This record gives sequence, structure tokens and C-alpha cells, in this order.
Amino acid sequence: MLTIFNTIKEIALKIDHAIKTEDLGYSDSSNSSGEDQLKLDVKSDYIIEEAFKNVSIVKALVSEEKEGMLELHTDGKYTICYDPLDGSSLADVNLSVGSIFGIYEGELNGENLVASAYVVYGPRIELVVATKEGKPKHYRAQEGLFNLIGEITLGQKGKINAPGGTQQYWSAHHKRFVDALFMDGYRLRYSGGMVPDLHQILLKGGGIFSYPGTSDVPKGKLRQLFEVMPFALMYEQAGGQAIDENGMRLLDLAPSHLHDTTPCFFGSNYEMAALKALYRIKV
Ligand code: AHM
Ligand code: MG
Repeated sequence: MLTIFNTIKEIALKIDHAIKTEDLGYSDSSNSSGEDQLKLDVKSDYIIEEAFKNVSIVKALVSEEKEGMLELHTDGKYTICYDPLDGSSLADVNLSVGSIFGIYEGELNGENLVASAYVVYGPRIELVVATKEGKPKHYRAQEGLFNLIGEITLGQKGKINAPGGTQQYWSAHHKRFVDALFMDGYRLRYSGGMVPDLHQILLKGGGIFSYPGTSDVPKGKLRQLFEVMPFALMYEQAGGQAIDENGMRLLDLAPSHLHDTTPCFFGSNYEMAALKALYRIKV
């Protein structure tokens, strides 16, 4: 596992360099969700693939930017599902973006997610890694080295409300929930990049990020294997919760297809209790 985390550190430095130096325009291709790919998406995907080709414990790779699974080493133990550059369309306006990695052992489902990691490319490069033991660990890069800043623990209640999805298509009860949080003093913090948005909630001690199912996209936008489950592990290990609209733990999900999405909610305990009450989820 350490080899995988060290490879992610190398990858982070390379992708950060690409973000700072390369063309921000579109490529000629689209990904399996039908979204146009930026040249940076393609480059970041390439950097990750090249890096893991040399790591023999990695059995296969699944990328948000590719349709199928890429087999690497038959005797490998882990499959890594990753979003090479999440929120990439924010790079041209110079907002933070990120990479997300889910490390699975066996079938690709939440139960088999053994570790996860994400990198934030912002004013500085930061890395957070989580396993099923202990709190997520937070690192910051300085002169090419990642220094441990500390462990991340969520408070019971925060002040941040990060509501995703197109408001026009929210259900009435979701709108009531979001409004109730604002009436309770919560502040809107939503950049449109799940990595910096979820990172902010983790580091500022709590709050809630929601990306519900909407009338135009009933199963939500965020992908289970590359985006949702890796952050679900982070939030649970930090002392928070990560559930879908029926109250099911996101780590209990088992996608039928590599690119399946799900409605998702991540937060500290107070906000998640409020969510369950308004969504009438039995606890
Ligand atoms: P991407 O993987 O194509 O970049 O899309 C994922 C991003 C998330 O980072 C973010 O939370 C979400 O899309 C924002 O979507 P919206 O603009 O609908 O709020
Ligand atoms: Mg993404």
C-alpha cells in the first residue's frame, strides 16, 4: 500500500506541473459519460497510467476518462479506480481542482474499498489518504516532498453548506432541507469542484456537501467508484457520515457498471441527522 501512496505523490507533482504549464483547451475526444475531454484530462490520465504500469501490486486500473478496465499485472492485488482531474473545467478560471483514487481489493464495491486518496491542486498541493484504520492523514507538498500536517477529525456540527446539482431540478424536500440549513446560519461554500469543496468541510471541522438525485438526473452526477466511495471512506474515518438519499451508507453500494453514479451526501453528524429527519429516513 505504501508503494501505491508513494506513486500517488509522484503523480501529484507531475499533474500539478501539467496544470501549471500546459494548454487548457479541449481535446478532440469525449469520455464514457459523454463529456468533452480537456487536454489536461487526457494528460493527467496518461500520467497516472504510466506511473502505475511499474507497480506490480496493481492488478488493474479503471479511469473516469476511459470506458473499460485496463489490466496491468495478473498477480497484482489491488484495482485502482481514479478520477485523474476532477473539476478540470475549473482550471481555466484558476480555481482548485483535484485527483481522486479508490483502492479496491477484489470485486469493485464499497465493502472492498481498502484505502483512498485525493490530491488538491490549489495555491499549494495537498494530499489526504485514508485506510480503514485510523483518521485520514493530511499532507502538504513542499519542494517536492509531502510533509504530514496531521490527522483529520470532523466536529459534530459545522457551518458549511455545499449544495450541488441544478436547483431548478431539486425535489421540494431537498430544497426545504437546503433552505433550513441557511435559516440555521449555514454559509454557502460551493466551488463546483468536489475535491476542494469536500476538503474544505473536512478541514474546517464540518458541514454538509450534497449532490442529490434531481428530476433531470435522478441518479445524480457523481460516480460511485472514482468519486463517491473514496470520499465516503474519508468522511467515515474522519468521524462523519456518507449516505445516499435512502440513508444507505455509500460504502454499502455495489455498482453494476464501472461508471454508475449515485445521489450522495457527506457531512458531520448533526447535519446528517437533520438530513435524515427531513428526508424521512428511519434511523
Ligand atoms: P468532473 O469529474 O467531470 O469534473 O465532474 C465532477 C464535478 C465535481 O467535482 C463537482 O462536485 C460536480 O462535478 C459539480 O457539478 P455541478 O456543476 O453540476 O454542480
Ligand atoms: Mg470527477
